[in-house]
Amino acid sequence: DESIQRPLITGGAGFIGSNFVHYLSSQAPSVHPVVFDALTYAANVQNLNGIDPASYDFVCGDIRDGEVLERVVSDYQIDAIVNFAAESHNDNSIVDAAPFISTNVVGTYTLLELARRHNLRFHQVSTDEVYGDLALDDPGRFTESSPYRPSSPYSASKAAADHLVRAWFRTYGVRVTLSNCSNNYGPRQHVEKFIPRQITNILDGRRPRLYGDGSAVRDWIGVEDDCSAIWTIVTRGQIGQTYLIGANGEHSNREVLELILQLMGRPGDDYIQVADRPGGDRRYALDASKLTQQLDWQPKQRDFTAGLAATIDWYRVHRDWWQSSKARTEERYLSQGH
Ligand code: NAD
Ligand code: TDX
Repeated sequence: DESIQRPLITGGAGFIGSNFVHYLSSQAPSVHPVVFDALTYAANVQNLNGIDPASYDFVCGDIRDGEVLERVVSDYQIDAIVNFAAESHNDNSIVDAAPFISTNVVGTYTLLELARRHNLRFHQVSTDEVYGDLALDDPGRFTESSPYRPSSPYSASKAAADHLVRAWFRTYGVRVTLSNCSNNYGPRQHVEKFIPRQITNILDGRRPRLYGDGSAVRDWIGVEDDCSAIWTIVTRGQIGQTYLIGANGEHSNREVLELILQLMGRPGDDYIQVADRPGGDRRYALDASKLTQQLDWQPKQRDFTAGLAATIDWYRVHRDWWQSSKARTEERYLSQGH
């Protein structure tokens, strides 16, 4: 086991990163995370509310800024980096790939150099999308040895970053691990993403928007389970190794939408079909048996309907959290035909 006391949590004011900081504060209270986030449109300063302010630090900064990072590492005596920071939305990457290349590739490179200079443990938070997609009728699932075949500018930028991480391990001996996770859902996810977009559409009296015929399949995992898996890998994973994180949660988009409508008391067909995503991936499915067998990790949230119901409640109660980004997000979608 690696003893980590002061991890730098980049992207810790975003969806998964902030859930990870909440997770640490309850499950590993002796750890003092330093959240480092540029506070882009995707972040929300309220995301860390409810955590004892004495138990963590927050620095507003950009992972492409090596000088600021140097200062943070010495000021806070950082001993590890867990890199959540990224541009994360496929649709945005199709409109303008530039920030994706810059943050996801150059930003990861900048952090790897920092880790190399200071001999820091480094964990890269990546995605199953680097493996491309599967046909709807393909019985197979992604494994750690599946070939890299990213489809979108977003997933290509994440794939590039993964390659850099492995090169810094092999060439310089940086103590890295990687995790590639399936689609997360839960509290604090930006309203641009599929599930929160539909929930908040319904709460706003708008009809949900389904891309194409809704047959695309995603492999869903509750965000807390992703966080427990990441912490397991950071503390007990083997250096140089990649672990897939998933919870056997395959559902078609149409199924998910119908379930949301039903849970919110709406007719199951009360949605609009809109333009599909250009080049959109058909199906993601992954085999997490390396993680479950070698590191003895298991997901806790196995009931997808219950998880969705809890997520709906969260958005119902936290209208203040999402209201201001909702209008902006929908305006942007309108201009994309989505
Ligand atoms: P998010 O968009 O909600 O959060 C990203 C955070 O990174 C934001 O707080 C943003 O301000 C910050 N950030 C962006 N650019 C930055 C920069 N240049 N410097 C510093 N901070 C910057 O994303 P998320 O859904 O929480 O995803 C987190 C990570 O997990 C990403 O690396 C993503 O690729 C990966 N991932 C996400 C999912 C998913 O389903 N959401 C699945 C697998 C992997
Ligand atoms: O309004 C919508 N209607 C719709 O049908 C939106 C926003 C999406 N969709 C479809 C497109 C996808 O098939 O839903 C599916 C999920 O879309 P997203 O929420 O945009 O997620 P996805 O593209 O699968 O990527 C997510 O999982 C992998 C995260 O955003 C990535 O950061 C992560 O790497």
